[in-house]
Amino acid sequence: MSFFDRNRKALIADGIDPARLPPGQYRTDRWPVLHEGPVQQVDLATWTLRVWGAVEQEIRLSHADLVALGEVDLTTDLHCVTKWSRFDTVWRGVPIAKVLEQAGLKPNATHTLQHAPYAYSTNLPLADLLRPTSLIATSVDGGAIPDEHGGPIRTLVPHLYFWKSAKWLTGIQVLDHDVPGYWEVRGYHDYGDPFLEQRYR
Ligand SMILES: Nc1nc2c(c(=O)[nH]1)N[C@H]1C(S)=C(S)[C@@H](COP(=O)(O)O)O[C@H]1N2
Ligand SMILES: [Mo]
Repeated sequence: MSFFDRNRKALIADGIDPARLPPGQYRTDRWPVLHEGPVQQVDLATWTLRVWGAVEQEIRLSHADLVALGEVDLTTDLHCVTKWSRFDTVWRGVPIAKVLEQAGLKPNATHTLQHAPYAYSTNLPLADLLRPTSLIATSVDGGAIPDEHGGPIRTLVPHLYFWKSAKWLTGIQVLDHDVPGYWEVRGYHDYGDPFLEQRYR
């Protein structure tokens, strides 16, 4: 029996619904660190989130502005395209929909690009960021998000492969057409649904 088969069997033994594990993935209790470039050290006191593009007005939110929009709690599974999945991670954050509401979406808004330092970006249809589970995350596992995991503030889009969740988020660009991001121009799938194994295009 392969490592993957044994890993899936262990889920059942642990009383976990194996349907939560997407095809080709294995569950790990570890949390690998993956990113391009150096770990960023972001100062919350000076951090701002810029929202621009196909919006009624460009906005810049401070950490206090962001938190004032209202945080929600979410326990969810993470799925990385490199095949690890981590179950039941506990997050807190502000729904991205609330942030976009502040800027006001133009009728022609259809797509988005998240931006982060070191030229990282990732694209998604607007509808995916508007899901109530798509968060600008401010906390994980009951504490601050560690720098190496994209803290203090990162995106969490848990229904897609984890490269669609920008660490050290600095901006959200709203677009009227699709523009592939950092990994997407390097061959990753445009959308990245783990349950459909949309790893590469
Ligand atoms: N800014 C930035 N965000 C990023 C990346 C990156 O290189 N830079 N890598 C992505 C990838 S490929 C993954 S799997 C997750 C990893 O997050 P983690 O290190 O917290 O596990 O971050 C995503 N967000
Ligand atoms: Mo990844």
